[in-house]
Amino acid sequence: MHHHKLKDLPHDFLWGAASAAYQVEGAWDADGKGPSVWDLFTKLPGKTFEGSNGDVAVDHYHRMAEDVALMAEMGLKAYRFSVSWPRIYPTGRGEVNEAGLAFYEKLIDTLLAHQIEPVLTLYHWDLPQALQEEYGGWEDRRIIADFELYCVTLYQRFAGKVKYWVSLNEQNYNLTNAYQLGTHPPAVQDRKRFFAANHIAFLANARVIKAFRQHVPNGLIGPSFAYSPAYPASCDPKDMLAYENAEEFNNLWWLDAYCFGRYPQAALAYLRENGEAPEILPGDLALLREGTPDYIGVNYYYTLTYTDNPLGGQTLQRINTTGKKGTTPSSGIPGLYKTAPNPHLETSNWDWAIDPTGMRIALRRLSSRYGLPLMITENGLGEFDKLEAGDKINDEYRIDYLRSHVVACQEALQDGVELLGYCAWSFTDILSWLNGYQKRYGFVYVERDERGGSLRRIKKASFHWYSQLIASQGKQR
Ligand code: BGP
Repeated sequence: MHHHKLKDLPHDFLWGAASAAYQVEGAWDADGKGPSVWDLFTKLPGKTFEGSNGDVAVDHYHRMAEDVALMAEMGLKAYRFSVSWPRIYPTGRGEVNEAGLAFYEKLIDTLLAHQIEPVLTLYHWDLPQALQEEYGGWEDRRIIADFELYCVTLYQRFAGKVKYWVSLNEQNYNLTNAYQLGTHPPAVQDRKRFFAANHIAFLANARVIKAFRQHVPNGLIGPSFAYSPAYPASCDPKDMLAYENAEEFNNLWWLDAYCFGRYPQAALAYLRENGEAPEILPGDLALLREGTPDYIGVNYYYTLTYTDNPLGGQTLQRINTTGKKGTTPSSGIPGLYKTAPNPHLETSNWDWAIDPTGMRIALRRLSSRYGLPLMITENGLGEFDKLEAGDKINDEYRIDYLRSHVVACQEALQDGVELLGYCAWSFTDILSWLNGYQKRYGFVYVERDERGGSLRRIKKASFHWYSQLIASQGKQR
């Protein structure tokens, strides 16, 4: 559908930006914080780009006031951040660490003082190391009760102050890396264990949503899903089938479980036949149906295009973590699908397809299948930025990316999607999990590289652009 004129965005639209604890805070062992799985994993040789880690990150823990002042100056309406579980429970459960709660309380109060709506993510991958060691983290059902205790602690403390909550961030992406690709801790490559851990994460997600209803009756909660909508490489029925397979295995497997409390049929049948299906105990699916979300958080970066992949064909491959364009191989599951380049789309230096129409498609697919409000909880462009004379960063390419995606949001609204907000990834530059500090996303440049730096904050061109966009309610693009 082509539109003559775009509708105005609603007045309470949440123009935001996002971050995650491990990627910004630093202060990895300050004030009683326990180690997370990432604190240990990043120290193992060869796991991250040039051995980068979040020990210091961009030191947000100590520069919170300065960072929020920049958000206020920009006119930001919402800030999405995550709470680090091992700051609250250093060993995963037991005694609560008051200093950890106090840090987030100060952050929330500072945001509210500037009329910035906090969007609180309960889990953005930094599992307490103690729980990984004690029972294997997400592979053991004991995590459900421990996660619930941690979440309820936050509900009780912040119910009156925080309205928007995210349960699990990108369970799909994180666990695929952790249990299939072996690129996130605990670095396992075993599909049976992957589907088992993933099922337990669904149960934990549903349990904390259920508990949320009692503790935060006026709030809204949902998971943030890393949605890369699938496209077929051609109208060859073989490619169409590959696309159906990919959408079902890579997207609906999570979305249907979250929103309908069931697994998609063809994928489940395939996994059962292969002995890889998760064990579903009596009561599991009922719990999923009792813990469905109020809205879906959408982390959108790119679409993926799929083609037929015969048995014995292409296997799963790792992503580009160097920024050397054109180095990402095709990746797939033999017998189901494999990725193919999309000749209609430009890519970033990390080979991510730039596809604003894909975001509109994503929003429409989700809205019409699940009938829930949506929130873009992440969207942005990771690129090399250059600090030029006079403290200038001319990130026009990022402005272009964001502008086209904001237009896609407006088009989706026109298509009838209920969209609560748009959180760009990220506010300041941050540590990219596997790509170090050179893959930058922020509106605010942070002067540091893999080895360190002054940590000075410098506004990029995109900072001024986004500020003006917000002030004009999306009109001045
Ligand atoms: C998402 C994560 C974010 C962020 C972003 C960019 O998967 O939720 O934490 O890292 O992707 O990814 P990357 O840093 O790999 O470029």
